[in-house]
This record gives sequence, C-alpha cells and structure tokens, in this order.
Amino acid sequence: MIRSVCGYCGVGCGLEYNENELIGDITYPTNKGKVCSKGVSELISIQTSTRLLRPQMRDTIQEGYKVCSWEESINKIAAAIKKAPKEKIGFYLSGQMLTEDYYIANKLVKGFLGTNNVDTNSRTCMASAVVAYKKALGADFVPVRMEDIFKSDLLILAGANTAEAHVVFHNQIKKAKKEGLKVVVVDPRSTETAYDADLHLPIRAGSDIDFFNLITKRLIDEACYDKTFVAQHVNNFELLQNKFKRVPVTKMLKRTGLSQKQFDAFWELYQNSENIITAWTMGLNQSSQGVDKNLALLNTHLLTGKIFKPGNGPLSLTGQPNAMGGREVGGLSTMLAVHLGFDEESIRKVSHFWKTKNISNQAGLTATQMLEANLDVLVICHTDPVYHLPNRNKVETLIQNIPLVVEINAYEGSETAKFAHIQLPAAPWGEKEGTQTNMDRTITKQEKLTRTSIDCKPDWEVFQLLAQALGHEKAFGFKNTKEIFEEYQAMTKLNGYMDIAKAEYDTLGVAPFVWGEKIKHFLTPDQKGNLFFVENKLLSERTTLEYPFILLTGRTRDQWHSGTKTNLPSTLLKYKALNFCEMHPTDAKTLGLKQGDSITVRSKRGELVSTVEITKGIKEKTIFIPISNRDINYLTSDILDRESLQPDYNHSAVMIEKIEQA
Ligand SMILES: Nc1nc2c(c(=O)[nH]1)N[C@H]1C(S)=C(S)[C@@H](COP(=O)(O)OP(=O)(O)OC[C@H]3O[C@@H](n4cnc5c(=O)[nH]c(N)nc54)[C@H](O)[C@@H]3O)O[C@H]1N2
Ligand SMILES: Nc1nc2c(c(=O)[nH]1)N[C@H]1C(S)=C(S)[C@@H](COP(=O)(O)OP(=O)(O)OC[C@H]3O[C@@H](n4cnc5c(=O)[nH]c(N)nc54)[C@H](O)[C@@H]3O)O[C@H]1N2
Ligand code: SF4
Ligand SMILES: [Mo]
Repeated sequence: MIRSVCGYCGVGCGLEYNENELIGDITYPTNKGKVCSKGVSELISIQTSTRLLRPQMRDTIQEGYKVCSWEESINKIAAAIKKAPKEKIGFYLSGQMLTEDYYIANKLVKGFLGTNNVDTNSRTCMASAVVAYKKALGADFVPVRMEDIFKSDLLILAGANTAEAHVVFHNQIKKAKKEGLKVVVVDPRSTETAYDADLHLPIRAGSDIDFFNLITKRLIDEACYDKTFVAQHVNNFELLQNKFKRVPVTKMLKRTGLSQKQFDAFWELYQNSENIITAWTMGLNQSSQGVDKNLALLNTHLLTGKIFKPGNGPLSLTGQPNAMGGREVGGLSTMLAVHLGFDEESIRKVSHFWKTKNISNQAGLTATQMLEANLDVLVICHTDPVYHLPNRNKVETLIQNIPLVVEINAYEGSETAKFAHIQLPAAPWGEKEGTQTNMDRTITKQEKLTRTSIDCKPDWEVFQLLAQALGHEKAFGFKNTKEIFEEYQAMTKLNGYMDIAKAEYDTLGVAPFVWGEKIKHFLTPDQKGNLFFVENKLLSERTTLEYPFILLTGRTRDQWHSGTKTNLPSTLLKYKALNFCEMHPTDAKTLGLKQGDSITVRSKRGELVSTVEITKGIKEKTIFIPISNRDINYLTSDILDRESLQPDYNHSAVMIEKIEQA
C-alpha cells in the first residue's frame, strides 16, 4: 500500500493506493477517507490515450508537430533564451505544479536568467487574496484551518461554491452543521452550497464590498466591535470610523439587491455568534476590485477580533492543489522567493543563498502583461493560458507575436498547444513525486505509483535540463525531489516566520506537516493588523441595451477546468453537463427561449454556443456558464484589479440569441 494525496483541489485529500485501486485514506487528517469523483479518477487519467508522450516541435503554428529528441528541443529553447534580452523572456507556471518544480523554475529564472518574469495562473485565482492578506495581516498567511469549522458557530461562505469546488470540505461543513455550525452563503446564484445553507443571501454580482461594509457599519454604529482588541492590535480605527460616518447605507443595501429584512436576518445570526469564520473564493478574488472585496471582508475580522483563536478567522479557500506552495516558493512575478520582495535586503539574502549576482530588483511581468510585452520566448508549464486568460481573441492575437512558445504538458489537446512551437511531455500525477501545500498550510507529498512513461519527465527535471543547457550545472545538479525540497527548506529560513524547515521529506507521505501553527499574531512590522476603508467603485463592465446580461463563470463538480484530465471517454459520466447557460425563467420568457434551446452568447469581444438551462436559482439579468465550456473566455472582460492584476471573470456584459434550428 502506498499513501499519496490528490492532485486536484486545495483540500488536498489523502489517498491510498492498493494493487491498482485508489481509495480515500481513512487515517488522513484533511479527508478522513472521503474523496470526490476527481480524486478517485486520478488513476484513470494516467492511462488515457490522450497523454502527451514525446517531445515535438514545429517552425510555425501552421505546420503539424514533428517528434524530436529532448536534447534537440532543450537546446533550441536554450539558444533562444541566450539570444533574447532578459526582459523578453517569460515563464508562465501553475498552482498545479509541485513545490520542487516551482522552486527550480523560480531559481533558474529569477536567480540566473536575471528577470522576474515568472508568473503563475494563481494570478487569475488567488492574487487578490495574496495582496489583501499582505496589506491587512502583514503577510500572505492563512490564519485559520479547515478543521476550525468544528469549533466555530457561524461560517460565512462568500462567492464560494464548496459543494462543487471543494467537495470533501463541503462534506465536512455538512457534518459540522449537524454539530451546531450555522452556514450563510453569499452568492448571486442559488448554488448547491446555498441549498445546504441556513441562510442564502443572493446579492447582486459585484456588490460584496457593500455587503461587508454594511457589517462594518453596524459593528461601529452599534459599538459591538471588540474595543480592547482594536485598541491593542489594530491600526487605522479612527480613520475608518470617520469614513463610515458618511457611507450611504441605503444606497449600499440597494446595490446588494438584498432587502432590509434579509440583512437583518443575517445580522441577527452574526451578532449572536461567538466564533465566526468567513471563507471566500473566486466570487471575491476574480473582480475589478478583488483586493478591496478581500479588505472589506478582512475589516470585519479585525474589528471583532475574531482571528488567531480557534474557530475564527478569514479563510481564503485555495483552488489549486499547490497554489499555496507556489506562493511560498515565490512563483508570482510580484515577489522574489519565500515571501520576500525586491527590496535591497531581500535581494542580498536571496543572492547569497543562491550564490548568484543576477537578481533584478524590478518586479516581473504578470500573466496578461507577458502577452502584451512582445516576448521572444514564453515557456508555459502545467497550465493552459489560451483557454484560461480573459478576452481570448486578444490572447490569441498576442501569443502569435511570440516567436518561440514552449508548452510543457502531460496531456494532448490543450488550447495553448494550437499556438506552441515546442511541446514537452511531462510526467503527470502518479508518475512522479513531490510536495504540495494545501489551502490551510498542510504540506503533503504526492508519491510515485507507477513507472514514468519512457519519454516523459517530471516538470522539475525539464527545468533542470534547461538550466544545465544554459550553463548553470553547478546550481542545478539535483538528483531527486528530496534534494530540492531540502534546499528550499533551507531557503525558507531566510524568512523568520516560515517554519517549513521542520518538515521531514521522507515522512510527509504518512504524516503531513502544517507550517505556521505557532503564528497567532499579525506579521506586520508593528505586529498590528491594518484596517482599510474601501468603497464599491463600480469599475466592472456595465450592461447596455445591446449587452443586457451579466455573465458569471465557474465550476461544476466533476470537471477540472479545461478537462484534459477529467473529460475523458472513461470518465464521461458527469453529474452535470459541461456546457449549459443558467438563466432566470423571466429572462428566458422575454427572449422566447425554452429549456435545452441552443443559443449564441456574445460580448463585445467574442462569442460561444451554449444550451439554455432555466432556473429560478439565478438572479434576473444574470447568467452563468461553467468554465467546462472551453470557449468561455472568448466572452470575458479583461478588466483587471488594479493592485492584484487579477481578471474580473465574473462580470462581463453579454447578449443572448437563439439559434434557429434548420
Ligand atoms: N470541480 C472542480 N473543483 C475545483 C476546480 C475545478 O475546475 N473543478 N477548480 C479549483 C480552482 S483552481 C478554484 S480557484 C476553485 C474555485 O472555487 P469557487 O470559487 O468556489 O468556484 P466557482 O464555481 O468559480 O464559484 C464562484 C462562485 O462565486 C459566485 N459569484 C460570482 N460573482 C460573484 C460576486 O460578485 N459576489 C459573490 N459573492 N459571488 C459571486 C458564483 O455564482 C459562484 O457560485 O475551485 C477549485 N475546485
Ligand atoms: N472565465 C473564467 N476563466 C478562468 C476562471 C474562471 O473562474 N472563469 N478561473 C481561473 C482560475 S481560478 C484558474 S486556476 C485557471 C485554471 O486554468 P488552467 O490552469 O489553464 O486549467 P487546467 O485545465 O487545469 O490546465 C492545466 C494544464 O496542465 C496540464 N497537466 C496536467 N498534469 C500535468 C503535469 O503533471 N505536468 C504538466 N506540465 N502539465 C500537466 C493539463 O493537461 C492542462 O492542460 O483558469 C482561470 N480562468
Ligand atoms: S475534494 Fe479536492 S482534493 Fe479531495 S478528492 Fe476531491 S478534488 Fe481531490
Ligand atoms: Mo483557481
């Protein structure tokens, strides 16, 4: 029997592999034996015929790919990198890569290629939470654990559909409810999560700042914030109090679309709850004011002092299996490594550690900026930006300006593959080993369960080959993932609060390690939390007569993003279809649409085809299409949050047209 962990979502469920069978690991702390359909299907995905098995290349994207050798392809990439000015090199990574993969890529690019142009798809996912945590708490640190829901009285889920996106955590929420936990869901849609909640607040898309500000207003006006905690541990209270004297309460409530009665019902529950956790995901992060939405939420925990004690705190639910590990390593272009930035002291420490003089003090380009920067070389690993970045027609145009696009993928058939020149075959989950950090700081280990397919390599090895071809053999002579993890552990000592060095690589598979358990205070220089006054500035795309609907996008339970691993003939049995468009009965009637009708949905930027799904569970003038429709981002707006540069995927103005059957 081998113990491993699931490589899909941020819950990080323990798995047990037994003679070709994969089941939940009963002894594992995060899931206690439970798994969802994605977890159990991990094995099937290794064996599919759609695996990418050989390196291949082509000169132009009009030609077909031709199989080549590793040596030939790596040399070609190395030659292009050597020739390019360093600001014209970009690496686009993924919260699905293992910590060791991330570490090598980050070390190579930031340490030795002299550019910080390493970004990750976490930009589209967690960037707003990262920025807000840093501003309010002093570091990108999640101060509460999933198991805290059992010690809590109230769980507020804002813009999160745990029933479909964090399935096993959702099961635990249901269990905690039986033990007395109350659950409030704040979501424009009546999701499966809302169905299981005690109270669903169907707010208007984009109005979360108003909602959380209404809480703050009541806390201040009714003087039920924690005065001692605020006095001792929190900055900017007077400023916030003054600003809140003048906030337009009626207008704010109106913008949320909630009635006074609905808000009062919530307030009753809120006020009477001793211990509160607020959890959130993409409904908040993916927004033109994603950071501000986060800050408005964090304010409520700073004011009530409901943080750093059991059963309390702001819990950002991480989407991908190792988005946290990636953030810890430093995979975002706006940080250097191990949560350190680009200040002189940090650069000195990191340069000394990596024994290099090449580190640049300029933040690198982020996901969308890379495409706009006329790069000479773009290396993409474990993610599909042509599928997932907003305003896809623009993405397709821009990526075609890059003379060398390299895709490292374990599967065929990504959307990015259509625009790449070199494809390198990675060893997927089950054919490699390495560590990942789940949403609540638990470092776990994926184990190798089967032999690595002949021509495939773990992602870290690909980056190491490239580093060696570029002449950095000395800094990149790792023999295995353990050596990399241990170097990374040594590096985390550069950052005082990271106690990752205490983890034992060899035993992580059976005994996961939770870092930061002793941190019960703010990580700002004065150890005080920072309140911020934020307002809803209505920066998202507006509807017009021509484009009268707001499009929301999101997940369905059994599909993983673009579906290279889950939309396989052998895993076709889906509990939900992959392509549907939820709309309110009133809207369907106005448009003359019936259940199952084919429609074209169009924005200013592009269009897609979908199928009508009529439901009262969505607000009027709002529609929802899941991201399992691979064309989703032809529609989406590329407005970004100004600080986190995360896209506003949940607020695009669209129109709907019936497709008349011939
Ligand atoms: N099955 C499955 N699970 C997954 C994934 C997957 O692809 N498939 N992906 C993983 C990843 S990477 C991520 S990031 C997570 C995402 O996890 P979630 O964010 O929980 O998943 P989404 O379906 O994107 O849900 C976002 C919810 O926000 C709501 N929403 C939209 N706009 C607003 C708004 O303005 N305010 C509020 N309050 N709510 C709003 C939507 O209606 C939707 O229900 O899921 C992870 N888990
Ligand atoms: N409209 C809209 N767009 C969105 C979102 C949304 O909610 N709405 N969500 C955003 C978010 S939160 C996220 S996280 C992104 C996700 O977007 P992507 O990261 O593009 O989605 P995936 O389909 O998970 O892509 C992972 C890729 O890695 C490949 N792969 C699998 N295993 C391995 C391996 O071991 N090694 C390598 N090298 N490759 C492997 C898979 O085949 C696949 O092509 O989408 C973003 N885009
Ligand atoms: S809940 Fe997440 S980690 Fe657990 S089995 Fe499902 S996809 Fe895997
Ligand atoms: Mo994500």
